[in-house]
Amino acid sequence: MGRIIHFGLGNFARAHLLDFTADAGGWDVVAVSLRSPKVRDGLAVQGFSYTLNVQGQEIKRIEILKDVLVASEGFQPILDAMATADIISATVTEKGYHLNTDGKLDFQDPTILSDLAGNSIQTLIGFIAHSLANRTSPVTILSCDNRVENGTKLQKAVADFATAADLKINWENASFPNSMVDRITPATTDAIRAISDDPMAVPTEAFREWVIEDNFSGPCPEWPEVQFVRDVKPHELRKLRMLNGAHSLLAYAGLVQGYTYVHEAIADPTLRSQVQQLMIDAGATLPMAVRDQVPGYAKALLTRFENVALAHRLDQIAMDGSQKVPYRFLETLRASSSPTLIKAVWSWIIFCRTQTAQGLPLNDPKAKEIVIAVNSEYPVIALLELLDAADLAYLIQG
Ligand code: CS2
Repeated sequence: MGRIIHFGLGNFARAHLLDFTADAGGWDVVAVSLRSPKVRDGLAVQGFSYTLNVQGQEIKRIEILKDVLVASEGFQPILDAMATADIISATVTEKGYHLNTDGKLDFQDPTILSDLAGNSIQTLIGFIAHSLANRTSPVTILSCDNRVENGTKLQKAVADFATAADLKINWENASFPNSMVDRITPATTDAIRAISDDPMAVPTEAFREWVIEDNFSGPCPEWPEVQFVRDVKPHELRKLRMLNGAHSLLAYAGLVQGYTYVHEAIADPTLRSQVQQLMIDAGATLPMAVRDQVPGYAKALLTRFENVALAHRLDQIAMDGSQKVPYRFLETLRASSSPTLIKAVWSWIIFCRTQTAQGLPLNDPKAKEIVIAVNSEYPVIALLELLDAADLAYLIQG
């Protein structure tokens, strides 16, 4: 039986990695919750199994989760569990990597500094660095978060941490494949809990996609449908620029216009045509290897966004804009100078201004800096500076 230690047990992991792994058979999963014990407590009373409500198709019981360890309750059991795992995987969202806008480990980050000071480990990066420093057998470290070159960036962050902490890692033992993950997974509502008869149920769409760099150190589950490829980048860029880019445009522009759900925003004729144009412009920036997929992919995305039954909230997508806007809008804008991408960046700027003007909190690790930027003399430049993109001010301000 193979074992995965998975960091970050949000709905996405429970609808994606755990579902694929349950289908593969022959593997189990121990999860790590870096912050709150809430999900562990909810799952523990039901023996760590839960219902996956695959919208429109089936109710599935996922039974491969064996335990959930909570970092704030002690780091040693987590390091012990990591020592024998075949795969260490992560869905900790963009901010869980503690990277600067240049993609390097943020040595100003208080949790990274705390880990470096030798306190009880709190970060994914700290856990992986310490685990690899003691590792003598092969292990695959699999990032499953939305980031361009997620595995490569994770490896660099771990290497920077290890150097600063004076930990010696034998890199021969570990590989960090890049991967593209996709499955739209809303937050659980009371309605889903009631239909599924499970307080820990997870709603998700029927569609699921996973493309992984063929670079494993040690065994790998027989995940169905997964594509193993030499180069994931074209697939990552397709998904991040088209799906996530369109999502963020719908979220920022849609919320300001008073919509609540993705299916409402995509039914607005102006937003719909902006999303269609964003996909065309983003598609034109993609590597040739995936260009022929663009029209079919764009069409399929519109159908996925129209899914009323999914009830996917725009405010779920809008959070952490400072982490998402760079790879969802700015890279496409740099490669295309597209007027629609300029509008997309404005949608984020207007969203930040509207929330601040209404005294509403921003759900973003840089919330404080955003409010200061919005209230400054040159708010657009100040906001772009937060994203390390002041060079784009001339394009954005026209
Ligand atoms: C969404 C993603 O919340 C968000 O930012 O854009 O979670 C999106 O639903 C997934 O990446 C789909 O695979």
